[in-house]
Amino acid sequence: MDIKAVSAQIDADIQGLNSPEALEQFRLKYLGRKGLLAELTSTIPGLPKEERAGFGQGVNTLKNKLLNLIEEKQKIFSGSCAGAAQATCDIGMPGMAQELGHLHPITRITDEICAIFSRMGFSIVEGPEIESEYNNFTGLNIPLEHPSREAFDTFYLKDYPKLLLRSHTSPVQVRQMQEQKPPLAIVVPGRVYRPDAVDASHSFMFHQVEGFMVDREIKFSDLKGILEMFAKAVFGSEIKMRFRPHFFPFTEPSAEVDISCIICKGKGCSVCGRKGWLEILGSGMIHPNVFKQLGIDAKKYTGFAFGMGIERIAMLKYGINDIRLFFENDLRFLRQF
Ligand code: 2U9
Repeated sequence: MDIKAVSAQIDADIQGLNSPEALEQFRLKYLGRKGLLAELTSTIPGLPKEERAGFGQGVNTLKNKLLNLIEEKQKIFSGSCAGAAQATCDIGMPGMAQELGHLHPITRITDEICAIFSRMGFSIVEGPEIESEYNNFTGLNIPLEHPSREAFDTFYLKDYPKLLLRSHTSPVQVRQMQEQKPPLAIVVPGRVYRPDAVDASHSFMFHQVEGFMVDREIKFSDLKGILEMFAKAVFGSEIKMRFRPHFFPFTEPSAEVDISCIICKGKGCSVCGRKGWLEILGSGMIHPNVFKQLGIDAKKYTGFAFGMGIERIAMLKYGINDIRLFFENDLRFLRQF
């Protein structure tokens, strides 16, 4: 028997080989102690000297070919390669559908809010969640010991230098005002933290979008116009708006903004607590003390700022009655968006 004939026989035998038992028989036939390769090797001493090396190489090539073929078949039988499908799967079975994910409702509404302001010329800027005491409080006209700190209280990480989790996204605005000169029109989305007990309307972590505009002669009427465009884009052009006087340490005058109830259209229902109005955000003209702190000439420049909780906007828009639903990862809830 010569090398060529054995090689041809290997090709023929491997074709119909369809079980691990048959593969073992195949291995013994060629690679066993009394197999065909051993038989070929035993003929080498009887060959003319000049043919021995070439013949030996030929036997080695056959051995490598056999080892590769056996390994391939073993993989197929153990189901560990793509080719296994041919041997082990019924190709008539229906395919396995790949489940597609989608954006979280908070991400979607954040993108939607940012896109509305972007169309009105605002830039979108993000910043760190770990902040200095100055950026979260002092730079925003919320001095140490002032009672208004309580409303923006947070979690502290380190005493000296004081590091904390930001309780609003305003520190990003502080950074921007320090880095850039007016005119500025910026919107800042992001996560914020407050030590609130968790219930249907409070969470120790939630999301905000805040924004501000600073230039010469920015007026309260500019704020009203921008916020009306925003509210109508989110809640529909038929809604009405009202501004209620309020106090924020970083704006003066300040106002909370309500829209007419999207359920009862202002008549009064259980969603709006029979008031006919729903609070959606806070706003005001940037306090001159904030400008002074940040080195902006308050005689030359004026500006407005606003802030909203994204969960609140999403809850009103989609009729969700519990903030915890956003964070529990329950697919029955998330799949609805
Ligand atoms: C700078 C100057 C002024 C940001 C503002 C609000 C009004 C506001 C809250 C509403 C509900 C956030 O989610 S909430 O708790 N925010 O009402 N935020 S004006 O004013 C700034 C920010 C930065 C330098």
